[in-house]
Amino acid sequence: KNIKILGSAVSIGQPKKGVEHTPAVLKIEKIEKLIDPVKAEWVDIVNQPQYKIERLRQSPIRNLLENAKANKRIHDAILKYADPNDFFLNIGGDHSIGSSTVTALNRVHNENLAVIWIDAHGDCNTPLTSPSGNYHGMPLAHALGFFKEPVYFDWGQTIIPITSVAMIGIRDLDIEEKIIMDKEGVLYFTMNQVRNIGMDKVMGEIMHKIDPYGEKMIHVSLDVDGFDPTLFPGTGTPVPGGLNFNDYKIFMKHIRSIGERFVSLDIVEVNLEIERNITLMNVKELLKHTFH
Ligand code: DIR
Ligand code: MN
Ligand code: MN
Ligand code: MN
Repeated sequence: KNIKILGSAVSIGQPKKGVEHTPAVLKIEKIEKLIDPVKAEWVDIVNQPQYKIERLRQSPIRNLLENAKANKRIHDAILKYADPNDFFLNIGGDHSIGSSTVTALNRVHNENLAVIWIDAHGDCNTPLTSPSGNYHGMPLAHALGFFKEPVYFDWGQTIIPITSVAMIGIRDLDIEEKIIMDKEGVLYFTMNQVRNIGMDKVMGEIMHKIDPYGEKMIHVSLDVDGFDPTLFPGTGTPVPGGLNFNDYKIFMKHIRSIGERFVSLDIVEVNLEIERNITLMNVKELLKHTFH
């Protein structure tokens, strides 16, 4: 498979600057050589509208119009560059890009995409429940169709069915966000569950639930704050007690067993202006374990 890499230089989904520079840094670092010297290539870097962060809550989503525009650009870029026979790698950027990456890739794969969302957080706030107003805490809710009227923004997205989504690494849910997730029936495994039953069993259950007939295309949306902050200190909202590389190796063993049906990956919330050395080293480690 050819591996296409799209950068999304987006930080407006949350208030900390720096995360938008990650695609350019990883391009300079030539991660494509590490992934596959022959088959991996950068296709583009999508820029966000002028950076700003609204101080006052002018709408229930901070930077509403800018987030809408950024997600439309990402969605359109994926439809332009992605071929269903390629592997598609999205480099963020904050996790606000997750709503357009998963909905665009769902379209690329004939609405047959299942999603594994690795995160310390639920990313299932709606504009009405979000305590922060930061859209990076909402992209999964948006992709799952939890946003009710009004339609805050629309980039021609598809809705991901709830039965096609599972989450791993959860350890920081907002109160109302948790109520929505439980009411709607989002399948999630907390860090406590990962420690109690082990990643092997977690992944066994997940694959059985989201892909019972072994025919879905699988997308992984990986917020690096799902990992322990000792491994990825360069991230905007670290939470102690996360995944380690042993967990990730077991995770990847299951993912690799589905072969060509592992079609795409987001790597988001890498902020090298918060911490560079350890975080950059472990981004490369992560890529090694994913592609080799
Ligand atoms: C929080 C933080 N739940 C929010 N979310 C983060 O702002 O909605 N997601 N950091 O990655
Ligand atoms: Mn996230
Ligand atoms: Mn997170
Ligand atoms: Mn390995």
